[in-house]
Amino acid sequence: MNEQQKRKISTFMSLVLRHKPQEIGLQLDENGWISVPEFLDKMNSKGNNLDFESLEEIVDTNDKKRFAFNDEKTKIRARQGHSVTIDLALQEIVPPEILFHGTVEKFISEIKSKGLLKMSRQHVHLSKDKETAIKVGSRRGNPIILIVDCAKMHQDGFKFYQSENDVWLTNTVPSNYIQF
Ligand code: HQG
Repeated sequence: MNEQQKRKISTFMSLVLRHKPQEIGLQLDENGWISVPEFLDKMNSKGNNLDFESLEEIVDTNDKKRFAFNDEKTKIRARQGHSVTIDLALQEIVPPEILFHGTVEKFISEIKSKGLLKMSRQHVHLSKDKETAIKVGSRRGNPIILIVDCAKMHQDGFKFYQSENDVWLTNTVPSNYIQF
């Protein structure tokens, strides 16, 4: 499988494991898992031509480690980024002093008035370094980087979580904690 094929399948996997499992008739369990044989079956019924070895390669080499197997490799899920309601069973954790959020100019006035909202996902996504936030923002255009005062938020009782692939998650960031 070449890089382009891998990227195409991994993008489709993000779609079905995070947002639209029904697209290929999948039903994720309450923690977002789906059995690997069923997943392969349904992916292949949509012409993806995927066997277990190729799936393993995609999971292992994914640039953001977006997917995870369970220990026995009988189940697979996306590590974060879902819009479907599932419980990732994330543990609350003390955040670093600051985290970054990459966005674009057209959202700034809304963010100034309402703060950072989850929009269609289950959490607001924050990055631990500026470089990552620049990449996130660049998906939508010229990136604008916001700095979030997590120390203060944590002190004020806001909860933070860290996904296994190092994305920081929280429920909302009121604008008074954001440096524009
Ligand atoms: C913006 C990718 C208006 C927010 C990335 C963002 C990330 C508001 C967009 C992950 C707003 C939501 C998530 C408000 C927030 N008014 N706009 N009040 N609050 N926004 O895609 O953080 O490659 O849901 O700034 O790398 O861009 O998919 O979130 O621009 O880690 O693994 O609304 O997705 O990872 O967009 O990206 P998203 P995001 P993957």
